[in-house]
Amino acid sequence: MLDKVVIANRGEIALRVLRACKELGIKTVAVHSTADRDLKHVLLADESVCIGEPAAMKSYLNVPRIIAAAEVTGAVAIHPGYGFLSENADFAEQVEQSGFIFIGPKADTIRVMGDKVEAIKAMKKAGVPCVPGSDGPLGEDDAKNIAIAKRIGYPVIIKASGGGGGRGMRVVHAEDELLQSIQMTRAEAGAAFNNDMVYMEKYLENPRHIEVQVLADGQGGAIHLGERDCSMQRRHQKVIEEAPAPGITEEMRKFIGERCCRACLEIDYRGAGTFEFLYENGEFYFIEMNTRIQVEHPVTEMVTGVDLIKEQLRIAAGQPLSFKQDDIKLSGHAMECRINAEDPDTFVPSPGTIERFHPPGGLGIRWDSHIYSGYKVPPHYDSMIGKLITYGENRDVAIARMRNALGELVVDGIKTNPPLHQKILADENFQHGGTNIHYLEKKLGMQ
Ligand code: MV4
Repeated sequence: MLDKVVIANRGEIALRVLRACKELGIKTVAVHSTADRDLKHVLLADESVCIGEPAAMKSYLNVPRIIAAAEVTGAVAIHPGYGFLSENADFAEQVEQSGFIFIGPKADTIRVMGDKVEAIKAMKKAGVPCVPGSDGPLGEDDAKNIAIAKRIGYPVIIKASGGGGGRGMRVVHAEDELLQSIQMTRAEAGAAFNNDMVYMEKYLENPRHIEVQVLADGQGGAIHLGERDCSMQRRHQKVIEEAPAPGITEEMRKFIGERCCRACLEIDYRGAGTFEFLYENGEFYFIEMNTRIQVEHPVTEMVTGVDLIKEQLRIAAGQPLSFKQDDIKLSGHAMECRINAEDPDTFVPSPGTIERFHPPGGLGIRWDSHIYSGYKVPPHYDSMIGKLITYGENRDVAIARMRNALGELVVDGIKTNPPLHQKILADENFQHGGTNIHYLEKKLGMQ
């Protein structure tokens, strides 16, 4: 097993990684900014190193400082968590070139998946169903681009190859807006991502967002752990996630899961990964692959019993997967509410001191969070302060437990979003299951 790991992140995911390391007998090094000296995982880690000022650019994105922390503490590996440097191919490369293990895929894999045109090309080749589209970058030939859109059929969407996660896209409803939309998306992409490559897809009007979790050991083992439904979102920020996705049959799960596994072998994938799909009228369409552990990984853990972070650590240590596909049996239903320090009506962040805190508890309740009474939520980072996860033998039980648990949760001193969650959980369409990606914004009155 790995001897000592640097946790290059903060907040709940840093604590989650620390817990997995401790279970496996791995020593831990917390690296943190000057604003994060009192984080729970910093206090629990074997060692800690301050790597810079609060601004992420000066600390959690400061590559030389993080690698120096690994050097001075004698660590062997670096876990990047999610966000920050987790999908930065240059960071993964520098970590490996400095003689450390990057807990994730190879740098080249991250680079390919970060280039959406390349990623789609690789997936199509591997037999993963993709959205009908330009099958490559758009050129400068206007007539050709008009012909591509005509073949696909309007509406189409223009996306930046260097984008992803909702950045750099434009929907086009008719031919008279096409060329200008391509030019504008190209210009924005060049400025934002230093890469003006754009591509075209059929625009799916009312899809759900369903993603498939995979694990691959880079030595011939690849399994899927079923899917999650992440459709309940606002402005590309997920609010509630669940597993399994309502209405997905065992046959559909096997179909899409097997294709994802085959793709993992084809691209020589290593580590935990997520295939993101749009799902509409009974069909899956690949849009992007995430090469990191995701915020919503716990709902998969709850329905499979697999500790995804421990698997990441084992794979990084060169071990083969501890599970075969036949060992993965989905059972019950799990739901996750992201608890944010923000106004539940305006979504404005609300940092400050947590004056009083009481976590919920009981059967089927999981609370993944670093907060405590007296903890000061800094203003410099993402506003998520915890994740409330519930499990039940079926979806109704998971929802009932979530409503009770949200009622028990006390976080005083700052504004938090449980009232928004309670509003969604009480919604009859949500309770029925299978609402699409536009549902929440429509319900809130087109924000
Ligand atoms: C789409 C789409 C409709 N049709 N692609 C947004 C985030 C990025 N990952 C891809 N996105 C979308 N791509 C086609 N061909 C609609 C979205 C989209 C979306 C996707 C997932 C979750 C939330 C979303 C919200 C708005 C738009």
